[in-house]
Amino acid sequence: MEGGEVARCADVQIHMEEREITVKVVYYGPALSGKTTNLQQLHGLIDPGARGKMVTLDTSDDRTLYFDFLPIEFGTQNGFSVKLKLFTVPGQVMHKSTRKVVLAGADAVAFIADSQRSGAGANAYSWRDMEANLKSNGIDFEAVPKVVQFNKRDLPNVKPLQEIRKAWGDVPTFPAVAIRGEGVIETFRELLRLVYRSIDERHAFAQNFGVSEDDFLKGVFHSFE
Ligand SMILES: Nc1nc2c(ncn2[C@@H]2O[C@H](COP(=O)(O)OP(=O)(O)OP(=O)(O)O)[C@@H](O)[C@H]2O)c(=O)[nH]1
Ligand SMILES: [Mg+2]
Repeated sequence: MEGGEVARCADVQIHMEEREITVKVVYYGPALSGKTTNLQQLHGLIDPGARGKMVTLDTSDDRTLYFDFLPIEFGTQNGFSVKLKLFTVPGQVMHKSTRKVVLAGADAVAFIADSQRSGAGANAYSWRDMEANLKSNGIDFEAVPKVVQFNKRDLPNVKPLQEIRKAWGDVPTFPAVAIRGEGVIETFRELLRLVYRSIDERHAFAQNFGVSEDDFLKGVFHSFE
């Protein structure tokens, strides 16, 4: 590929000349499942040198109105620049068209589910809504890297993890109490790992650019190793 050309594959942008990659990650899920809380916790937990300012567009009662946005940026060992753009969608059913817009160009999705048994219907509705919105944005639903977080494990009447894992099969699932920061990093780290592998498969990231999986993850997580 010529210098300056932009490779777009499942929308991950690799700028060859600038040695830069931009990845869009969307936190999706039903209303009140904890998407905004996940981003707030990430903002507090990750390396302050890597993260930018978090932007939140919500109503007076803290419900996301349009989206939250958290930019993360770091350099790899050999000078490759990685830009991660994290978004949340508004979960309330009425914001359907906004969710579709926010999901456009997503390279990976973290689906935040409510673990309470009473949340099962809303989780299922939101998962189907995500599938439809990915497809209508021209994104391959099967191939896009995705993880599922079962949040609010601190509440009574939650679905047992064994039951969850059986139901979700191959999709990586993580228990969380996002309000306390538990499971937030684990969810994000696995999603980034899947993103790296999907880029590496298509662009031989390690071979062509000298960016290893460790190198890619270290920019965000080195303080947790
Ligand atoms: N008990 C408990 N409450 C939580 C947890 N995570 C988030 N919450 C609370 O659940 C409520 C909704 O959290 P948000 O992060 O705003 O949910 P959201 O998914 O962004 O909601 P929308 O923006 O409406 O889609 C808030 O009051 C949070 O404090 C958790 O792990 N346990
Ligand atoms: Mg929100």
